Amino acid sequence: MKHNFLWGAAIAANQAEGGFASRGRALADVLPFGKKRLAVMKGDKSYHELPPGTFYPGRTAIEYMDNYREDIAYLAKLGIKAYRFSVAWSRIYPSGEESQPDSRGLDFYRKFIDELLKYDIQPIITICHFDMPLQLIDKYGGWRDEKLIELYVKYAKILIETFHKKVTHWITFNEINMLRHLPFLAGGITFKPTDNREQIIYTAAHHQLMASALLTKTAREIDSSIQIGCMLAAGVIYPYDCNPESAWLTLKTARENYFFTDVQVRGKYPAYIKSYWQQKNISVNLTPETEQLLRDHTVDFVALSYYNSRTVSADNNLNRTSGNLFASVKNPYLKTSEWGWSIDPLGFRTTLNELYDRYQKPLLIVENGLGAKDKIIAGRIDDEYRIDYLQAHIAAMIQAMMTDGVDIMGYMVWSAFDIVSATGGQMSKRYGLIYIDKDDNGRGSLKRIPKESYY
Ligand code: BGP
Repeated sequence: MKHNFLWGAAIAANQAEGGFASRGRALADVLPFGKKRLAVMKGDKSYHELPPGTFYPGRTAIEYMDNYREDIAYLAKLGIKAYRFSVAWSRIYPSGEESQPDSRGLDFYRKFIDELLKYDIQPIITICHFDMPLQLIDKYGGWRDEKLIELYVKYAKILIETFHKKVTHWITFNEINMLRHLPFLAGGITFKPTDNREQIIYTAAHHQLMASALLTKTAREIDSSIQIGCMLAAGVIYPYDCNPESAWLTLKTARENYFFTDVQVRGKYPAYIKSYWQQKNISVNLTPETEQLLRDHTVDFVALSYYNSRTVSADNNLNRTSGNLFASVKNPYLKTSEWGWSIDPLGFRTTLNELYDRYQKPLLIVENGLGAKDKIIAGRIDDEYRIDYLQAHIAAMIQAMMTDGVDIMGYMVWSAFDIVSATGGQMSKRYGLIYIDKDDNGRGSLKRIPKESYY
């Protein structure tokens, strides 16, 4: 194990901060709790159609802003060396379009970063984690508009200028491949009935990839020692059977996700995607200049989240479940979580090997954990299922490093604290090492209780 291995924990502003009154309206503020959430996240339903009285859990989340000193003290006692968090874009530029940043937002993150550094915890920043000012959604239709590139770079640039001396590692977009699966959550995109969906998704993807490259360029001009990472929602995909059709489908499904990081790591659109666009009549604004930008500004490391593996089959009659929203055939060899996500530590080792074979870049695991319904009994939370999950996954990671030679920079558990679930909007799908007293309806004292997994 490297002496500077980054053992850490992770969190995201949109699911934790709340602090609704002190920032501009943002994407998380219009994600409802309940049955309609998925349709909004997929871009099938406009948030404008939601009835009055709808509950939006992201507006208050766990009111993390007010408690950060106490919360960071918990992290320090945990002994972690790194903490991955995201910045709320609308705290820096409330509408996304102001000419000057909001100094209150920058001050908050300055204090937050200083508090981490006080305990020798290295901050790792995700610039955009399922987040953007609401005005950019309403006015531009989110990332479908090229204008977002300029606005994102303006926002990210001010963060890097302000914090580069204290923060060395930056991730441009959380789980960039989620744009394909949840276009509103990852790109602020809601579809109109006449839209050519694939065209819009690839246009938006191109804009995010361009923004990521441009920011990488800008960041290195500010400070050449900065390390920039892409991030993938990862997870090996198995063919359900040895039917060559299933194996072919496995490869094609993997490429739907890898296409994003293929561009960010290798610096060019892969041949398979260009020929897919041609067959489907999809046009993306590729010019010699944009291709050069992508080529010249590739990332330094590959960050990833891993929760589960997936299984695909050419047989359409098999039942599908959705693990982390990727449709999957049920794998008979694996147990699942209460939410039907497969539990597959060896799949984690395979994933790490696959990514390292593909990219030969250092990997940074920035999310891994188990969502479960925790119970408080006599003041304690005995989450031995989470301990088992984490132990098995950490063991698999160590095998990938020590036995297989995969270069891994660090491991961050998702998450440090219970927060609002991204896909479900519940508090009851708990991932934290530290329990937060709040329920699905937004009630609770917000008291923090370390779980057995914390100890
Ligand atoms: C990842 C996201 C996180 C997080 C996690 C767990 O996709 O980057 O934001 O929430 O998954 O997912 P969920 O909260 O939906 O269970």
